[in-house]
Amino acid sequence: MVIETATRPVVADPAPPPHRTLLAVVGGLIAGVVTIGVAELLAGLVQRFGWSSGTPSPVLAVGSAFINHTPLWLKEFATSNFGTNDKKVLLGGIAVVLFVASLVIGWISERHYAVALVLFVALVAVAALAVATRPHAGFIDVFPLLIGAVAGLLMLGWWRLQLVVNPAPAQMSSYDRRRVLILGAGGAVAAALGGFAGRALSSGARAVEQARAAFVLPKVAKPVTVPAGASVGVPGVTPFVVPGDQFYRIDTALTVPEVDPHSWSLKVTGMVDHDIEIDWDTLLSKPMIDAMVTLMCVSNEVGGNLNGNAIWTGWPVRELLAQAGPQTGADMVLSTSVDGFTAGTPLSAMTDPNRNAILAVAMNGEALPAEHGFPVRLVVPGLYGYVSATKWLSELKVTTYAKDMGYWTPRGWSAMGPVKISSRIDVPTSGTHVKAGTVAVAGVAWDQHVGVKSVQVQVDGGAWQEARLGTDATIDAWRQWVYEWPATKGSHTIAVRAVSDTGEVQTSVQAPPAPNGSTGLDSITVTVD
Ligand SMILES: Nc1nc2c(c(=O)[nH]1)N[C@H]1C(S)=C(S)[C@@H](COP(=O)(O)O)O[C@H]1N2
Ligand SMILES: [Mo]
Repeated sequence: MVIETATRPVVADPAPPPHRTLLAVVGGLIAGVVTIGVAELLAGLVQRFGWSSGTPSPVLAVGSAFINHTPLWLKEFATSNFGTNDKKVLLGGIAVVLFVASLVIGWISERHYAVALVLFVALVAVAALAVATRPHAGFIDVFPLLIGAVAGLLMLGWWRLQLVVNPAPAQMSSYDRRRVLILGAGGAVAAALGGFAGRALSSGARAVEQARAAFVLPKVAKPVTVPAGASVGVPGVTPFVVPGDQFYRIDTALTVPEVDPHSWSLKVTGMVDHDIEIDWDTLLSKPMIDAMVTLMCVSNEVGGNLNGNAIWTGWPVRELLAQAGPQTGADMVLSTSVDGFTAGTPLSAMTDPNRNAILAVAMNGEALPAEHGFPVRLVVPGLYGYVSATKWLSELKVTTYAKDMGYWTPRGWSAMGPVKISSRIDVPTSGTHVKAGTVAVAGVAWDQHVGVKSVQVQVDGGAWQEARLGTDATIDAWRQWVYEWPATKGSHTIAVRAVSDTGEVQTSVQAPPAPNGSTGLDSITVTVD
C-alpha cells in the first residue's frame, strides 16, 4: 500500500527493521527466562518463609518427577554412565529442554500466536502437575509457577506488540526499538538473577549446619572401635572406615533435604497396638549403641565402589517397635523419608535382638552429614540400602509385603534385598604397570551379617591362593585383604573371591545388579616390567 506508507510521517531512520523471525525467537527466549526466573525467585521466598513443605521450584519438581518415573533401563544407563553425577546431567537436560521449548514457542508465535500460547500453557500445566504431585505439596506450592507464567506471558505479548506485529516496525525510531530491546533483555537478566537468588534463598543450609554443629554425640555403653590390624596397611586400599565426605552417596533426592531436627519427628504407624511419635530430644535421650556396618548399594557392579563402612550411633529400632507393639500378621516395615522415598524392610530384621538395626543419628562420631540423612536415618546390617537405609527418616509403618511396596520394587527391583557375598581388588589398578618382585594385591571383601572367613586370589587361572585378611571387626563389616604376589614379567590376570563364615564361596557366575544385586568375580589385568 504505497499510498498508506506515504501518508505516514517517516521518521529519520535509515536502518532496516531487524528480522521479525529472529525477534520472535528472542522474545520466546526472554519470556522463558522471565517465567522460570520469577517462579524460582518466588519459590525461594515461599520456602525461606517456611510456607511450603513441598517442592515449589518448578525446575526441581519436574526433575524429581522425572527421577520418580525413570524406567529401570534408563536408571541403569544413568548410573553406569554418569555415576553419582546423574543429577547434574538431569538438571542440564532440563535446561536444554527449556531453552529449546522457549525458542520454539517464540518462533511459532510470529505466525501462529494462538498455537504458541497453547504450547506455553501446556508446558506450564505439565510443570504445575509435577509441583502438585511432589510429596507434601500444598496449595501454595503452585503459585510461584503460576505467577511466573503470567509474567512470562505478559513479556511474550508485550514484546510481540512492540517488535513483531507492530504494523510498521520500520517506522519505530531506532531509539524506541533499542528501548524495547534493552527493557526486554534487562527484564530477562533481572529474572535470571532473581531465579538464582531464589535457589540460594530456598536453602536453609544454615539452620541445618547450626544444628549439626550443636550436636553432641550421645554416650554409648559399649563404644565400638576399629580393632588393631583391621587395615592391612597397603596404600590405595579403601580406608577400613570411610570418612563421611568420601562416603558413596546414592538417593533420588535432586537437592539434599534440609531437615531442622527441632521440627523433626518420627511416627510409628500401621499394624501396631499404639501409634507413636517421637521427637529429636526424646530420641537423643534413649540409650544408644554403636554399630559398625558396611552399607551396600544394590546397583553396585562387580568391582564397583558403591559401598562404604562406617561406625553408626543410634537407638535400636526394635526398642521403638516394641513400644508400639507390632501386631501378628505384619511382616514388613515401610520406612518413609521426608522426601517421599520409601524402603520395605523385613519386620524380623528390625526386631531381631541379634541384629543392630538402628535409628542412626551419627556417623563416625559426628552428626550425620546432610547427604547421608541428617538428622536420622535407618541402618540395617545385611540388607542393601534400597530396602533398609532410609535417610531423612520420618515414618515407620508396620505392614505387610502383600499390602505395601518400597520405592524401588514397582521399578523393577526385588522386594527382598539381602546383600550378596562379594569382593573387590583396589590395588593395583587394572591396566597399569608394576615392577617384578613382590606386589601387594589388595582390596576389600564383604558378606554383611554373615561374615567373611577367607579371601582367595587366582593368578592367570591357576590355583586359588589364600590372601592375608585384616582383623575381623564384626560380621556386619567388610574386611581388608592383601595377597603378596610374586610377580614375574609379562601380562597377568588376577581374580579374587571371598568365602563366608558359613562356607559359601563367592560365585563366578555373572549377574547384573537388577533385580537383586550383581554377582561374578572382580579381576584385573596388569603388566609386570
Ligand atoms: N531418603 C532416601 N534414602 C535412601 C535412598 C534414597 O533414595 N532416598 N537410597 C537408598 C539407597 S539405594 C542406598 S544404597 C543408601 C545409600 O546411602 P548413602 O548415600 O548414605 O551412602 O541410601 C538409601 N536411603
Ligand atoms: Mo542403593
